[in-house]
Amino acid sequence: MKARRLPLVFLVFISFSSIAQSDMLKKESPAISAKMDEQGSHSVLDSSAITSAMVSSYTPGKAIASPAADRPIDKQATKETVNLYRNLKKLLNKGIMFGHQDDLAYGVGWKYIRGKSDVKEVTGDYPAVFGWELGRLETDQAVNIDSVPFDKMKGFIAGSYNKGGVITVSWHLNNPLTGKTSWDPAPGTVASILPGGEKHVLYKSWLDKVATFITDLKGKNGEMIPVIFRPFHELNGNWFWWGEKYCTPDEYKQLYRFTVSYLRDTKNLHNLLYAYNTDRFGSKEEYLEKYPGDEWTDVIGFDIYQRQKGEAGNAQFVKDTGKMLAMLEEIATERNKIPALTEFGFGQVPDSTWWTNVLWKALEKHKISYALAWRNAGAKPSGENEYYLPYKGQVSEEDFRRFYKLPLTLFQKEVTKEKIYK
Ligand code: BMA
Repeated sequence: MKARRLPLVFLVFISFSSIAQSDMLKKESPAISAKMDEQGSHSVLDSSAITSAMVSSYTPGKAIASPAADRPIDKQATKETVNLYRNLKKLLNKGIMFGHQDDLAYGVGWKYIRGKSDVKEVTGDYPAVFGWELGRLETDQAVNIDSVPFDKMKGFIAGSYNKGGVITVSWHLNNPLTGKTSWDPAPGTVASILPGGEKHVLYKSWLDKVATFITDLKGKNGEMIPVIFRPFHELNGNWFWWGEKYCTPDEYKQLYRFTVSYLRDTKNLHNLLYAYNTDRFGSKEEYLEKYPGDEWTDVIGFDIYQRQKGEAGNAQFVKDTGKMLAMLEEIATERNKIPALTEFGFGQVPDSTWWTNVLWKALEKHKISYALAWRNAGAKPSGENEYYLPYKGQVSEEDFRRFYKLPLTLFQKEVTKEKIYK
């Protein structure tokens, strides 16, 4: 296994110059660049003379230190972003960071109470990872798809960063072709926003707004706050317009690569790590079907929700999640990426020992960076009561405290000590 992995790491290093060349080419000649993509010439294995010379001089079994192995895909990533990347890897040996979407904004039965968090109410500590959502930023709304004001969100993000927490951002962006929501899978939408498509200019204007938001995220010394950006998630499901049936693998890859390249190379944002994120999957091949390539992602993950209650549902969740985590870990090791459970939950947590008896059983054998629980929305206008974490008095509250105390679950206090941006 080890001997087979070494050449890959090595190739990532020696392909730096060719990636830089292809990035330059992309700016100067999009047509030639598109052709190169089609032929796979932007991939790690390029055929330049220098690459083949270095490949042929490689001696199997000889360890080669690779600076590329320890860096984000963005060669100009800021110091804090590189430090975050390295510490996410380092912490894989220490435990799994616990994350929560919208943790500081609201919980079950409350909204915008300074310092409040359902996780804090139950455990006395905040999560280590904070998820936020950008949907509706693209249409110039003051509040996001879940009514969180963007200006408040910026304050929450800065506050968590200053305490040493990890920030990740998702984006349920509207359908740029129809003007409806993310859940409007009109055929041809992805194609319409790629270079040359009728909505490409509109899509770029949306990315400009994302870039403006990201640029506003600054730490105490004016440094840009590193963010794990997680666009076009659950790509193998059929509910979003970028979903499985609604674009080809090539279109998805082009969309992902264009998005990274635009934010990084055109907008010059160097504080982002990029997460590639499927829904449930059955094999490594399925997971990688639309994978944009090792030079386009830093974090790899998947989302999973338990739907079935009772013993059978629990057993199935442990089995399925464990299998997927094992495959994810293998892929992460082979490709030198950071594995994470990018979203999870069991709606209303109806099982009093779900945390230690079900979720932890699925996670405990795996080295993943973090697991992000979805949002404690509480009663929604639709009448649905949506939450995935206990609050005071909820049936799994006691067990969540046991989960918190496990040596391998990491929350804010522990992560603050690690000084992950330094
Ligand atoms: C879904 C639900 C929705 C929400 C959306 C985007 O899973 O929580 O209520 O609008 O995520 O955050």
